[in-house]
Amino acid sequence: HGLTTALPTALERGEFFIEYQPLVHLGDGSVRGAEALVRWLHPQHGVLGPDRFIPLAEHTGLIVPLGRWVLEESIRQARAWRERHGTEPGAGPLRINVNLSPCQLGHPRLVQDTVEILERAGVTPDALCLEVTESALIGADDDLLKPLRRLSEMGVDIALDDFGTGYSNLANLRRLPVNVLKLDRSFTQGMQQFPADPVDLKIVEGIVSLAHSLDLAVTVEGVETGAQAEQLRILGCDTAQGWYYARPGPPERLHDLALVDA
Ligand code: G
Ligand code: G
Ligand code: MN
Ligand code: NA
Repeated sequence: HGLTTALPTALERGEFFIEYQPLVHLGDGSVRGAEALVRWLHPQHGVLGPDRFIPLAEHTGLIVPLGRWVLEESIRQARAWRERHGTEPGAGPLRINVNLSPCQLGHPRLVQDTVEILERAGVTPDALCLEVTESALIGADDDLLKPLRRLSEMGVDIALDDFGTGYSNLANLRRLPVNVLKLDRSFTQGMQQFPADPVDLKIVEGIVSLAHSLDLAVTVEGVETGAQAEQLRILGCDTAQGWYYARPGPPERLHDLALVDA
């Protein structure tokens, strides 16, 4: 339909833009980073979320240049934040989280492109966290994991997104080059009541304990209330993201948030 024909030229026409959602340290409430979430300002349909066009972009191959653009644009934003706030933990957003599609993961230039983008922007690899979904890594062979491992060795963080929704067994985590677990929203939803369901508490407690024993940091998504944030903090989660802190928005909003919290 219409989106299919308009998508290939949307990138050249500059119709994509990025919203950022802060990642907040549960211990001290400071803004530590932000996830980059791409949107398409379609000339007829208005703002379209990624669910409307990412699958199409993956199917047509546009996801590779689009993903490169998202990476370049958000790394530039990370540099701007670092220039503004410095690089002390807690001083402001230091790191940008960028979602990676399975097609990008398998692309032969992933490592080279990423290194070049970081170098062009003049930021160190620790400014970047790449988010890969659990399902993209299920059954991944060594060839697919090698580029991620190289990036990880360079200092790029690798996060396992939507953790807990797939079928990966926990032991499988050991062989994946990831250092951050992003607990799926469904776990956060289980923390809505205070106190939360004891079984939900046990499950999250177990995941956090396993993650920490494997040296993985735990980020929780979909935090909408203070009660959720508090319970997840007590359970030992490290970082949180959700409407309770901020909805995805323009990059300027992160300046204000970081300054309020600093
Ligand atoms: O904010 P929300 O509706 O914006 O995002 C929905 C999903 O779209 C996210 O969970 C994320 O997985 C995906 N997404 C957002 N931005 C990007 C992107 O730049 N690249 C890829 N591959 N996926 C993205
Ligand atoms: O990559 P991922 O699918 O995890 O992207 C995050 C998605 O979750 C985006 O679509 C974003 O808009 C959405 N989101 C972010 N915070 C919240 C929240 O607190 N509650 C809900 N329901 N969705 C959220
Ligand atoms: Mn994500
Ligand atoms: Na997610």
